[in-house]
Amino acid sequence: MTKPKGNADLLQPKPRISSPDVLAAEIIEHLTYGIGKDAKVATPHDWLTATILAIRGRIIDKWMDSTREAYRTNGKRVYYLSLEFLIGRLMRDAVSNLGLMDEVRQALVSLGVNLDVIAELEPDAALGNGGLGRLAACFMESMATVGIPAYGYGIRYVHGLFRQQMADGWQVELPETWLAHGNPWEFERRESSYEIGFGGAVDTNGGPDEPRRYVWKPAERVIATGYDTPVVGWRGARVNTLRLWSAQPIDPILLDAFNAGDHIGALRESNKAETLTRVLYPADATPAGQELRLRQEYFFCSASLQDILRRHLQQGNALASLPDKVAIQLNDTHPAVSVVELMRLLCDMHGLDFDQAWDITWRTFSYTNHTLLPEALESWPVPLFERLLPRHMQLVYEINAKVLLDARRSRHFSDQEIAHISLIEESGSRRVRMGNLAFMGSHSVNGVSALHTDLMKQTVFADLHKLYPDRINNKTNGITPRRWLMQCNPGLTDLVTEAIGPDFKDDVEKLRPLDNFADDPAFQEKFAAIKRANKERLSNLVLSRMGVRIDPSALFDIQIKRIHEYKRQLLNIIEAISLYDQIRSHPERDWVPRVKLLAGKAAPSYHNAKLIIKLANDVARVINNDPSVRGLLKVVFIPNYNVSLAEIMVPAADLSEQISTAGMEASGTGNMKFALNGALTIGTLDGANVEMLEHVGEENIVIFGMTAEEVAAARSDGHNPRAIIESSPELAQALSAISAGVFSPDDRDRFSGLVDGLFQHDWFMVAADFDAYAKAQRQVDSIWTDASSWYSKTIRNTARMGWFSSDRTIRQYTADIWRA
Ligand code: B1N
Repeated sequence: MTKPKGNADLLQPKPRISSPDVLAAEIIEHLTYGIGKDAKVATPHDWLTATILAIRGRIIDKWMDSTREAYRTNGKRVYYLSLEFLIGRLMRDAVSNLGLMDEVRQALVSLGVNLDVIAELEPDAALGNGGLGRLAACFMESMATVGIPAYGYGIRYVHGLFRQQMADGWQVELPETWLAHGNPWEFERRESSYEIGFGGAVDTNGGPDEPRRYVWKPAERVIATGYDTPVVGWRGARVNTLRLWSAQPIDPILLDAFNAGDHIGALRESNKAETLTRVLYPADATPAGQELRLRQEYFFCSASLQDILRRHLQQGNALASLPDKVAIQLNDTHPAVSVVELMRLLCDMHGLDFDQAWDITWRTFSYTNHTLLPEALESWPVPLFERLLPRHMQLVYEINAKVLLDARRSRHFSDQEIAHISLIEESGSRRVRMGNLAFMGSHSVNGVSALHTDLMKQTVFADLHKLYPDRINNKTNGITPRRWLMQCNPGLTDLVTEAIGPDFKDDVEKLRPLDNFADDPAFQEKFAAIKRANKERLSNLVLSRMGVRIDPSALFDIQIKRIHEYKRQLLNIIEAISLYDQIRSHPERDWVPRVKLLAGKAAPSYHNAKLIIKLANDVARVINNDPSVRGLLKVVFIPNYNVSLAEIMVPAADLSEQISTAGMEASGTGNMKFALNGALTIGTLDGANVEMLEHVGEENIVIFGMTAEEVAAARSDGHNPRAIIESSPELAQALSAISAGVFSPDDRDRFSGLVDGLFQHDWFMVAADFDAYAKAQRQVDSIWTDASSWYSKTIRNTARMGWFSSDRTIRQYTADIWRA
């Protein structure tokens, strides 16, 4: 590269000053010269864009420092490959991590603009479905905070997760257009473009005496172009890059066809290319299983690997040193085809032999598993895989042969075990197993909570674990305390600072001294006042969005997450019905006023999940309009759950519902957010709840229900849910109310599918756990009645949740897996 000649001073930008005056002047500069608007006619959106551009400038200085530093030291880089990044809004995150909140606020005040008002206009980037995508976003922020040179790679979906609307209590999906006003955070990188092929055939070259070479001649090709978003760590320590790929056609328009009058046909190729990155698959913990999804996966993996190899070689590194310079983390199996793509690039494009390439490959990759649900394990029909990726299919067979030979040689494996290890599922139609591929192609395979990691060893990966006993390890999930405490709960952050000083802002495990304030009545009162203010804010939101009045002095009981049978929103709703019955039968008792709030999206094709939403809304309508309840119970389903709504609901919770069927929730991360913000958890011994119990102490969490072992035993012994229901009068009564159409007078059979499922198999142990759950809820009531006991527990939750910071998780990945 030739260095530009010229005045060295001019080639270096002047360091930016961030006083309110300078910031205000810069916002006006951007408004005028960047957006072309006069301040007098600027819309709130224009102000938002101009403000983001001014903030972005401050980030870029640090971004370039971080990039230069990475090049200079040529140390190991971490690449986080994920089909989902559930980012949410970025402005507050960036400003707060730069430490410029007061300055930006003041700058805007001097311009007559309110920061909070424009912040609300920023679209919530929902390039993910739920926990898996949000984890990737927390990890990006923590990697920048901890100082890891890391890149996130994903897809720049034009439409993220759908917007959820309610029509008569039913979920309706509408497209989300988060890019409608442009995206001032991102930089298009035309120079980082790669060709991606699909289909076609494989030619074999080379004579009898030379090594054979395979040449893939794809039938279709598209271009992947990178869009970069800077990710700022706490106190601006480091700025990393999130690079999202967008698909473009090689020929934007076929002019010959156009000129011949075929105006639609002229754009067909172009449309087909752009379709690749148009929408996020709205399935959480279930594979989409469609051709377009495999195309998306391969598209983003190929682009990312080409980019990684280019950067590696450009630095003057040899291919053999790839595992020393590059760590690639696969976020579930969605990017698992990367393993084969790297093999292809090394063998076919760089001329390495298979064994050399394989050695480099598995030492470079590591894989995180996020679910054990059998229906969620990705696999692709062999004919589809072969048609789309013919060269990769050959390599899959070659990898498989190598690993199975290893297994056979060790003589410890039965034919059945060998069949489980194989990359090809042979029973029924033949399929490529992506979990096994990710496992074999990695030096580390981790689960996301201690329990989940144990179950991985015992269930899905039992045979691969026997073959590679050192590979599986645990990395319990975490959350970023910047977004999930400091930004979403400034009141609590200030109170904690006043009590124990600001050290916890740099190391959230230093919240621990707050324990000493747990029984202090004056502190409890302040803690309660902040919770109250957060609940008032949520009450106002519910009133303005839904026209429903809720009382901030009631116990706010919140369950927010994707709607899934295993997460058991149904258990929560049935308990609400039962409580409703009891309040009416025993009006003389001292009922604790309670508001049950729920929110979450259902996959559009998930029938039972959509029915559960309808049930929640039907039950809410009946209970909320029944004067005999005297406001002691309200049920509210808030539409369109997303990251921004979570930021308001989490700090307002008294009680956090984490009630999945034991053994089914890999970790959960919402559980951590609530507890950190001073909510009590009611939960099962599932996922990370188990470790939360260890950290907060058993007196500070309400645990109920079957263990994972008991669930497994009940399932294999064929338990009898009908007998269970008949032995529980409360449950039987609630279910018969649903069946009788109390909540659906217009369609009495609406919920018969849900109720029949409980009587017939109760796969998710809703009936089996009902009595234990109801009892635990009454225990919650009794704690609530003693306010000092309540706050003593919830304050201890805040004090003891520091370990669940994603900074800790990232440090563990760095030390044990990436060695960066
Ligand atoms: O990943 C989270 C965990 O905290 C949750 O317990 C777990 O359910 C979640 C296919 C998934 N597992 N699998 C998915 C998402 C999208 C998709 O297309 C599967 N999500 C999880 C973080 O570890």
